[in-house]
Amino acid sequence: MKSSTELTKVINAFNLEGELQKCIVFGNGHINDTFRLTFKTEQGTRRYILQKMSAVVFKKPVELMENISNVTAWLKKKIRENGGDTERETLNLVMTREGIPYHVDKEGGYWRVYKFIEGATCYDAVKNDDDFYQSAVAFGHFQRLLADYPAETLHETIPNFHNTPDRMRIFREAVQRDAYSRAAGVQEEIRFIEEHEKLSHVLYDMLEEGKLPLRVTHNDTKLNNIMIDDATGKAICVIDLDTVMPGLSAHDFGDSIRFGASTGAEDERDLSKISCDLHLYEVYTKGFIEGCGGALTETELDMLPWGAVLMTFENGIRFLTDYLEGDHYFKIHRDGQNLDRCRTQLKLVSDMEEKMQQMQQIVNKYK
Ligand code: ADP
Ligand code: GN1
Ligand code: MG
Repeated sequence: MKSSTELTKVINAFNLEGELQKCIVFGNGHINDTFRLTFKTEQGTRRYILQKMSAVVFKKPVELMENISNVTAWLKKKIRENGGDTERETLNLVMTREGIPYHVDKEGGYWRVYKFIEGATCYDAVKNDDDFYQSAVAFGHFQRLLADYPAETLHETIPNFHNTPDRMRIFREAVQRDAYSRAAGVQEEIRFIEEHEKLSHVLYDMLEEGKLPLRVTHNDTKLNNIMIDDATGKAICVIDLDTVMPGLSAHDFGDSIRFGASTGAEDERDLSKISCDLHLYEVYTKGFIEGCGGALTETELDMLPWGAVLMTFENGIRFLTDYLEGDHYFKIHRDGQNLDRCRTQLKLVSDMEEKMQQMQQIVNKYK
């Protein structure tokens, strides 16, 4: 973490009006360092989100910011055409005093500022069916808004992000290297992943064979990446646009299920509390298919349940890899947290495997 003078220098680089009153660490993201800034201006209080982009995760921050600038400009145009509110329905970048959307600090760290979306909340767990349903409609709709986006102009911000076979390869390397001598303590988890290796190919092979279309997707659709309006309960804004890239609809569907339809937290230690809630699964399925507005092909619809299993499996692999590599990718707040996160994911995979037929029937009901 930076000293307050260094942080002030970063804040001063941005074109923000008024007097800084408060700067607090904010949110529960696993990747970026996020702060909420409060400014006093003649017109009243103005709040902003300041983020230091993770240097471990994002190797090409300038390209990343180019994606975000272009995608938010595109979304704004669509929102305006639909009569929406561009200040609240998408992220709004604040430029630096030099007129660019990022600032580089003296150690080479990349920073950005967004206007804070007021009167809305990001949830870490589903508190009622309707919020989850609304988030599903919004993530589906997000895909639809980007359906004609020129995909070839998007940079791949994290190469092979949802290439699960490649995640498997990296995992095996981490087990081999065992740099922190942690492999001996996680033999059961390693065995589970190896026994399920076939899963990693389910969607990827279909993509290679041309059976599934590549779309512009969000790729990180967990519940705390969407803002729910406090007054109306509607999902107003999809945030965390760092991984908007060409991808599969089943990934976006699946990541929301893995996080939101779980009966426990992602890092729950009591695995008896973890399962896939089929009622929440149904709520989300209905909303997502509606939000996609008939755009999904028959094969894409059929593969949605597999997206849920696969994204859960992939996150399990990624959490365990990070645990073996010394927790340098996902932020942790206690020892062993990435291992706990891995365990919930693997428990969910087993549970979803048992429920696969019901998960397919639910998709059939809404397709
Ligand atoms: P990470 O990649 O680390 O998950 P996010 O971009 O998702 O970072 O931001 C972390 C958290 O900060 C979000 O979950 C949300 O609570 C909050 N947040 C981000 N952007 C905004 C915004 N424009 N307005 C209000 N809250 C925001
Ligand atoms: C990260 O950034 P955040 O916290 O919304 C990660 C996702 C994982 C998720 C697991 C860029 O999401 O891929 O599924 O943690 N984002 C990145 O909770 O790696
Ligand atoms: Mg996030």
